[in-house]
Amino acid sequence: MEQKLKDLQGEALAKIEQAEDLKSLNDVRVAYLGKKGPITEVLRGMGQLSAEERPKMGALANEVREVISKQIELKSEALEKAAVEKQLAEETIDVTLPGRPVKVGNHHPLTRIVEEIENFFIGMGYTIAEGPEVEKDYYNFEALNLPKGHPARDMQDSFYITEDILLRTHTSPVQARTMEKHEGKGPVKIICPGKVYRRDNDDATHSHQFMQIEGLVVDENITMGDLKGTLEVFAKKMFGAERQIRLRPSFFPFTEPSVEVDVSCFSCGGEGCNVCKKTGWIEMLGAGMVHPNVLQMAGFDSTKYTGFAFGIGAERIAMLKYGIDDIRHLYTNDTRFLKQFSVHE
Ligand code: 2NL
Repeated sequence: MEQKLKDLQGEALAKIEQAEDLKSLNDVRVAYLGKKGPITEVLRGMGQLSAEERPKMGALANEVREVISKQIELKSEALEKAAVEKQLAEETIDVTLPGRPVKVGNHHPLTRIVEEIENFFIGMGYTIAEGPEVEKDYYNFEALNLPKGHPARDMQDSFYITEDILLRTHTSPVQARTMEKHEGKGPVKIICPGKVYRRDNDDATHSHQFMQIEGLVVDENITMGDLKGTLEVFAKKMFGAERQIRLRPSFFPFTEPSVEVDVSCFSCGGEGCNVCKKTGWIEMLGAGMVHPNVLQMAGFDSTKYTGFAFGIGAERIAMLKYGIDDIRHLYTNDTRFLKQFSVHE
């Protein structure tokens, strides 16, 4: 019996040594130490032993059990450690490899101009006003001193939806609505940026949809001097501190008097070059003193209140400032064009 136990121990230890993973090690444990295993069987046969041999064999059997058990434990630890090490080796990452570049976008050049203009006027105490792009004929034309039948509101030039509803042709209706809300009480000091629509054939300098930024100041004692001073500071902010402006007489139905505002050429400083077509001046925007009819229709007493207004074509400013030769570049989203305005790298 003693020999049998020793053989079992030898056999078990050899199998433990050979076990390559935790599963086969567990199989060895079940086979040798389990209830139906050979050691249990040996112990069952102890009844036939003499009284003095029985405790000796009992002790030996327990010792064999413990040796096998201890060996399984050691092997189990070794296998677990090996498994962790293998996983670590497989999952190592090389932190010195260069990362994958992340593509970063930019603000569109037109967006940049609009925000630059907005921020300038916000700094001057204006607030931003917005309104619908699908507008009533009343706010788009009537309230701006363009009664029905006025030549400047030719059906051919606007996108009508019904007889009374159209896509706004300028952002002035937002200003008319804002004035109305003031119920005849000044001051009104707003800028209105937004998309406007005109039935035009697209070419290098015209688009049927474009971005307009209009400004309006209504209060007591507002003069043409306020208009000129404001737009002079604006021209210097957009095109350089050395710039001058000049006003030329013009006509808009909603202003009287009306002016075109030119800025001295930022390319030649006024000497005359290709950018300013040898004149030294570049047309920047249209403006004027708010027509008394417009003030009256919006509920303001035109004997007490005056105002100035101006309209800026954002694309025109972007094209001048960035040297863009075709307005359509601003809408086709060709990344080769847009990348030139990247502020990254
Ligand atoms: C241009 C000219 C202009 C205005 C817009 C305006 C608005 C109200 C009253 C009076 Cl509510 N005027 N807007 C005035 C003068 C010129 O735009 O050439 N824009 C691209």
